[in-house]
Amino acid sequence: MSIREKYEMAKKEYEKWGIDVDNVLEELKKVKISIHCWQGDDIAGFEVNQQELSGGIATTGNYPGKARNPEELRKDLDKALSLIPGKHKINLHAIYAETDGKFVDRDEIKPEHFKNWVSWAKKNGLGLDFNPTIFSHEKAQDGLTLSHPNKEIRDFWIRHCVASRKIGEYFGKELGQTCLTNIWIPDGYKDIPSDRLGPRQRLKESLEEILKIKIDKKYNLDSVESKVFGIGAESYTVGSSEFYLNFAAKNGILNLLDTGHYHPTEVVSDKISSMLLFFDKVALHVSRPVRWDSDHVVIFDDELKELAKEIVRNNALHRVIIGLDFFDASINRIAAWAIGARNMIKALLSAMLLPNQKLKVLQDEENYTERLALMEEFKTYPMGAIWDYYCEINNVPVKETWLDEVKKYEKEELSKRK
Ligand code: RNT
Ligand code: ZN
Repeated sequence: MSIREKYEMAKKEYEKWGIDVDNVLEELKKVKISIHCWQGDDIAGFEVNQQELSGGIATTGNYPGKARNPEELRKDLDKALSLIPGKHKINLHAIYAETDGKFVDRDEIKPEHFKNWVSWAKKNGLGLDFNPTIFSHEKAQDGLTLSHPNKEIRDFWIRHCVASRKIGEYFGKELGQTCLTNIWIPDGYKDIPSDRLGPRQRLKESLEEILKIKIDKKYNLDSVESKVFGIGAESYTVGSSEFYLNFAAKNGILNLLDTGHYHPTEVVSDKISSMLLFFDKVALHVSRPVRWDSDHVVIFDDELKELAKEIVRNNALHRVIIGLDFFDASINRIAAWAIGARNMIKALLSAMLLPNQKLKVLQDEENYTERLALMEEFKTYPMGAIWDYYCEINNVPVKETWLDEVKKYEKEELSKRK
């Protein structure tokens, strides 16, 4: 039986519940995932004076073949994108600037340092998102940046963030797709602080300064990303959830939720609905924490599916900016992108293939028996056949055949990188 025939059969089962599968696939195609470039080179970047990764985050593993320069990274992204159905965005960090072998410090980066990324994105019909890089730098060595007690250090990072927002604006203008510029800082303390307010006060003032320059929201949106702790900042994180949630609400910017930045039994899926009631847009970093914010490759697990359900059944596909944030250096990096991104899209599809309206009615009728029964039965509905067909009509490999492409690429390209 062909993929198409299997699809037609599976479709009938969903149609019984009033789910228009062809329409679902059209809607799914419109969803853009922001694919993070940093999986391809273990967040190394291309700075002339490349620094060791800092900020309490870590990549582990030394799988061969990581991208060593912008050309390789774009080539690897081209390969990964050819395995992921749909048209997406690429998320860059400031350390991916191309400065022609000249040292340009972070507070001096300009749109021109990203012109190659822009022309590549244009050629491929991609959007770009951006992040100031506020770690892996001598001025972040003590783990303090925008909240630093030293004003000179704060000012340096303020200039870097302003420069970054201008790059975001440039991406938006050039590509005709709004860029999201996300601020994450590592600031915190290893041990119990004697002053919790001071650093937060300084961070608040730094952020206000950064946002003073007005940028058209058509081109660039700003977000802030909180965290609960990092390596070396176990006792206190300046940019906590409450801090940024309040800051974002009061300043009309986005609050970004990273799925690895909360306590172990706290889930981002349960936060989406509350966010949607008070914010026009919400941004996500979909990651997979294993015991800590380990940034494992995203798998098709219950929490990913629950997250997707909350976006889909609240009609929020246009309000939630879905970005990925994982980095695994112990497996083939192209495969990591393909697995994580395909899973995110697959989770959205699985959420779109549920009788969501019916399930809501059952809840309001307090018919919890049927609600649970239906939710369980749908877990084994033939979603795989729909997914395979979606891959086929989008000209990307069906099922695990994408692995052959990765193996071939590894042999012909990655294995030659020494
Ligand atoms: C760190 C944050 C942050 C980074 C990237 C590289 O814990 O999740 O988003 O992972 O910016
Ligand atoms: Zn993140």
